[in-house]
Amino acid sequence: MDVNDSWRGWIAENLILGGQPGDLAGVMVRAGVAEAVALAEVEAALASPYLRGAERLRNRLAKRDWLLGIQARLNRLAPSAEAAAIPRRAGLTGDDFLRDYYRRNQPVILTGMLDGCAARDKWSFDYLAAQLGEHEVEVQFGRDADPDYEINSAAHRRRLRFADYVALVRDAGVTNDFYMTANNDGHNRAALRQLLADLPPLDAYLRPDRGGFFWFGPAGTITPFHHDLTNNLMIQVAGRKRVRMVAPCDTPGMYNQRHCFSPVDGRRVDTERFPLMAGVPVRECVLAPGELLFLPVGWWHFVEALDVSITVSTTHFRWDNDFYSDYPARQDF
Ligand SMILES: O=C(O)CCC(=O)C(=O)O
Repeated sequence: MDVNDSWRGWIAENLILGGQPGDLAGVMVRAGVAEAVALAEVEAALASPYLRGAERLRNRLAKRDWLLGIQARLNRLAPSAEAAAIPRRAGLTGDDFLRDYYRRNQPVILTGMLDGCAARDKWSFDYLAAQLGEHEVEVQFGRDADPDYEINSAAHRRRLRFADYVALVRDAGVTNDFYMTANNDGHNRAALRQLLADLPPLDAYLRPDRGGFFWFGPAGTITPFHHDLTNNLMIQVAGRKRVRMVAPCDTPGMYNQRHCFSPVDGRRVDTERFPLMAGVPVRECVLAPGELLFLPVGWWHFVEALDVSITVSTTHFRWDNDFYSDYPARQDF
């Protein structure tokens, strides 16, 4: 087998990551490269001034990881109950929310904010079908057949009458095969906008032009670990959701190599496959109907519906929330 530029890129990346030259050559030999050729390529890479440039970048990254790691280690000094929980606060004013959670990039569950609102009282299968049944909506389908259904979300979009989707959810039992998510918002926004009027303004926290993404599906839907690019408020209208969260400073444990996604399975964290996850505090809650979860920007989260569930999420906070504009354009890490 010839050594092409793809191999050369692999050699460079693995030398930068600290791989041993002999081990790298061994992998190449097992893939069919002649031993003398493999050794010569690894030697050439080691001698290359291009590698010196990449090493400086590695050193800079190591320094940033060290700084992040300080926060991660200090977090581990918290008592274990605190490290695992997400606090619940009732009647939090906008100023208190800003000071204690938004500015500090800390999650919190806000309780009592949906009491008596029309959405909580009215959003049943029959009501939704009667209000909007004839609208065509978009939903993610065929998720069971694709382990990367979230990364490949564009390929899973399908359209149907909202009344048909409501019936599908009602009869589904427990499944992750279909789910109306924020990935369908581009199509669904206009059709579902009128439902937003059934929610209170939540103007202590949100701007008047609140907007909202609809997440509507059966029990059993799973949104795999990822982080958002903005602060986000999950408004849980119906059903319960289990949410697991990992702080941004523990990102090395999430093995994030693509955009905002992680291969770590939130249902059961496999520390043999992902050893850097060992000891990482995973905060957990079961979000009940009527509760609001503040998901701070950059926090990894995994979400599993325990019941038929309707969530509206919104990013229209009263305070700076444009972290998206300077997000890295290149997203393979
Ligand atoms: O509710 C869900 O399934 C996922 C919500 C979520 O991940 C988000 O709003 O960013």
